[in-house]
This record gives sequence, structure tokens and C-alpha cells, in this order.
Amino acid sequence: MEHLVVFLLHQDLTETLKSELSGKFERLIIALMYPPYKYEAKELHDAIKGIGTKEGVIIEILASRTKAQLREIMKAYEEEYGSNLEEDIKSDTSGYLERILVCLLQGSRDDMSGFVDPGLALQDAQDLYAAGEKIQGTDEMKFITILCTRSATHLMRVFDEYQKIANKSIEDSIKSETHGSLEEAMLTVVKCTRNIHRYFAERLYCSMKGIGTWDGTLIRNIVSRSEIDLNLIKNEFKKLYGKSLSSMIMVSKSLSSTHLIFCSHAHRHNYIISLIKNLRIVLSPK
Ligand SMILES: [Ca+2]
Repeated sequence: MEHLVVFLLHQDLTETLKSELSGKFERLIIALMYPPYKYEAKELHDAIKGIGTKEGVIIEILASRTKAQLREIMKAYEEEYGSNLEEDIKSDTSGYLERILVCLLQGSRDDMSGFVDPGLALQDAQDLYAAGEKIQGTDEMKFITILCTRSATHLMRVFDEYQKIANKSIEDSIKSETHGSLEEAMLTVVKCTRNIHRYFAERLYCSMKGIGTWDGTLIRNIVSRSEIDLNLIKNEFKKLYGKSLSSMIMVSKSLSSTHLIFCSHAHRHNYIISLIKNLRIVLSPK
């Protein structure tokens, strides 16, 4: 019963807000009201079904989520849109980009065990070298297979071995062997493997440095990481850019939005309710 009431309240609030708010602020509030996974499913659906596939969003979500999270996202996607996420991605992308996205989605990355086989790590590093730097052209599938099916701890070892064999970083080889969205996807996997908090810090920084990108990347990443690792991302942000994430958001955005994205989930709900009561005040022209 309690769940039903909460659900109805949630539905009602979301609909009310959609009709009362507009633009970026609407997008932010709606993002905050979505249950986790459904929100990521929605972002993926928007990216796939919008005008022109937004590959960056798909790459970001698929490369940075764990196997268990991806399973929940796929379930939510199917429930919300009545179609299969993998099929939708396949029909909207092609070539090696399609292959790497499907491979990431299938979540064959073993991200929990922490087990590293030094012999296999060396072999993987040699295979990567033989599939790229050593030959004319590139064996893209070899890169995709190793990057998407090995655990993060294993890959860290592979990257170290690779550096010794190739005398350059795996990132530099990916940059010279691939291009476009495939390059972006592979580099994202490597970044998330090395330091996922740093990856999100960079992504947030770029979303504020760019023109007109804030409403997508900034809102999505702060909202979706807020219950997971936002504090660690904030620390990385400070380390990388010498200023706090919130101060940078505050400079470019309105104070009320900033307050909203940084408050906890429980407070957020109350805050949103108080917002509804004061909609006219909040939305009055600046
Ligand atoms: Ca080559």
C-alpha cells in the first residue's frame, strides 16, 4: 500500500512538473524524479530515438556501468519502451561501433573478481600489439574483445605490459589505430578502467566548458552518480582543475539548481515538493 501511494505520488509529481516547468530546469527536475535505471534507460532511449543517434551518451553509459547495473538498465528499458535495448542499438549503429557497444552491453566484463592471471595479461598485451602497432591496418575485433571481456584489474596489468612492449601507452595506440566513435568508445573503456571517478570529473568539466551541452551531460552525470560516487568525483575534479565542482556549476548556473543537484535523495523529495508550492517564485523571470 505504501509503495502504491509513493508510486502514485511520484507519477503525479512527474506529470505535474512536466506541465509546469520548461527547458533545462524541467530536464533537471524530471531527472531527479526518475528512479535509477529507468532514468538511464530514458537517456539511452532519447539518444537512440532522437534525431541522429547521440553515440557519446550510449558510449558513456555502457562503458561506465557494471554488469549488474547494465542488467537493470536493460530490464527498465524493456519495461518502459517495450523493446530490447540491444536490438535498438544494433538497428541504430553499425560496423565496429555496433560490435563494441553490444559487447559492452552483454557485460562479459568480469568486474568483481579482481583476479589477475599474469600470463594471460602478458599474452593480451602482446595480442594488442600484434593487432595494431605491429601490422599495417588494425585488427579491431582483437581490441574490442580484450577491452570488453576482461576485468578492470586484469586490464590494468595488460596496460602496464603493453606500455613495456610498445613503448607507448594503450591510449596512444588506440588514437593512432582507430578514429571517430570507435576511438571514443575504446578510450572511454580505458579511462573508466584506470579511474572511473576521474573519467566523470573530466566529463563534467567538458560539459561546462562546451557550449550548450550542460543540460545533457552535466545533469545526467550528477544525478546518476549522486547516490554512487559523487564525492569521489568531486575530489578528482578538485585535483584536476584546482576548483570545486559545485563552485564551477554555481558560476555558470542558477543557485537553486545547484542546491538541488547536491542535496541528498531524501532532502531532494522535500525540496521538490516545496518547489511545486513555490513554482511561481522559482520560475519568475530573472
Ligand atoms: Ca596498425
